[in-house]
Amino acid sequence: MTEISDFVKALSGKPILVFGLGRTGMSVIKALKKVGATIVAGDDNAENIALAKNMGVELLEGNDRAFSDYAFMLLSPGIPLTHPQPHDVVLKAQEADLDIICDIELFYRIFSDRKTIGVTGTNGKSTSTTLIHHILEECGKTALLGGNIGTAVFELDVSDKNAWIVLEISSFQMDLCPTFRPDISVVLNLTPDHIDRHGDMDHYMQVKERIVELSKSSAENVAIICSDDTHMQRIYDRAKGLALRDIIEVSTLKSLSDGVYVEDEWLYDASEDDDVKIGDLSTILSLRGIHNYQNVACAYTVLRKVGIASEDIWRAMNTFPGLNHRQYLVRTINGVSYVNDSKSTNAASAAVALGCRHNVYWIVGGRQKKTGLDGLEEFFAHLKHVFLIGESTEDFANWFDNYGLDYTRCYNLEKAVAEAHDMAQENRGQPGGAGVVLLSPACASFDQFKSFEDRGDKFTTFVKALEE
Ligand code: UMA
Repeated sequence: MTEISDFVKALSGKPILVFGLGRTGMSVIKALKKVGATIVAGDDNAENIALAKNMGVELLEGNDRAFSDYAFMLLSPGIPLTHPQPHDVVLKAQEADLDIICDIELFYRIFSDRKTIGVTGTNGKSTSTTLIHHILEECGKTALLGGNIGTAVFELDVSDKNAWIVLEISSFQMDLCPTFRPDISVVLNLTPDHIDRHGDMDHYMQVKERIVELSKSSAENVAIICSDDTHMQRIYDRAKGLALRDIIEVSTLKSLSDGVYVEDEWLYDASEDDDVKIGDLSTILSLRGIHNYQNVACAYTVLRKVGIASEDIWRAMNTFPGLNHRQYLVRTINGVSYVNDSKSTNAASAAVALGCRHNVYWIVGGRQKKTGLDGLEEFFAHLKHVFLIGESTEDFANWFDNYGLDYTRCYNLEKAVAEAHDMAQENRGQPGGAGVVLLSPACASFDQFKSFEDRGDKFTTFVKALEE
């Protein structure tokens, strides 16, 4: 691509140091090497170094170039920049006054004219970015999805300049982005997380807050800030005070005279002239639960700023299938829904899925966590029957016996899906709705599967094969 080539030419042969050879490092090496960049690569893992060697790049180990000779250092976000202590390579780069950036910052420097939507926050980033991407596509826009969600930004084909690039941005990445500011920035929420990597809450907040600062390139320059928690209220107040961007407040806890908010499970838009009632959030099956309302309200606001009509956004939201393996609606048969929540590997995450559903045929079990199913007693009223799988079967059977709850020992997932399906279909039409066959195992998958993704994919295959 000419932009990458022009960027590399402007370096006049100066080498780039790439440290960290996972998705971030490898995608950058592939993109820049193609157009003749000189790359020096390093990693603490010998296997990854061997891979880089096969790609024909110079290796940092044994290299006698001075750090000051590099154009910049591309650091992977998982490598400590400040806390618990800076990685050795960071200290060396800092001594040489070398710019330390991640792939998102590099992308922005190379493709500063591309239209970007950046979403950060402690929770819900993946759901929000995927939802925004889904609505853009449903409404006929070209959209790409990448960043922390799993596809590195240099793995995206950004040749279409009109495409909206929707990026999930972690705090680790934002820490390595001195100038990247998306055209439309979203900060969802902020609760203590990754403090080991950021030192304290103030630093974590400063890093996240950067995303709402003024963008150099953008026509839009919009910042959408959900002010539900005290940290976020501070960020909103500060951003509003600076008035650098078009700041839009979002809340799921209070009604707003100017902003987008949720009240009694309804979404309202008071960001323009009138206070408009947009829709009943409890009807969107894939976005059930209060924790999702921040995602919905922020995504809605983004799409309004992109210029999509409220009714089109609402229609597209209702076709959102959810994130795969996270309360993902695989299929509906005669009104019974089949939901893949394989990502639930502990009781706390199963609680989220059980809490917002009734008439549940619950498939649970696997390699259990220390606390087992403790804490889930409050959802017994939501259950119709329990189907036990995996090595936790006997322990969980004993646990349910203590409460006199009905269950079936299925041991394997295929049998559990078949039995849950039969029972749910037989019982449909009973009071309380058609019901849901829910895989939310509250356990790790490694006793029977390669990963939670493998477990969820198998569930999906079994469900898709069911007869109507
Ligand atoms: N490495 C070292 N020394 C270290 C630590 C790591 O050499 O001290 C090397 C490893 O050997 C490996 C490489 O660095 O070769 C890994 O780098 P990385 O951890 O940054 O991982 P990537 O594969 O580049 O993936 C990163 C994000 N990972 C992290 O931030 C930890 C991915 O987010 C992201 O999808 C990807 O870039 C593409 O943008 C994952 C993640 O867990 C999903 N994110 C955290 C989260 O969501 O909580 C922040």
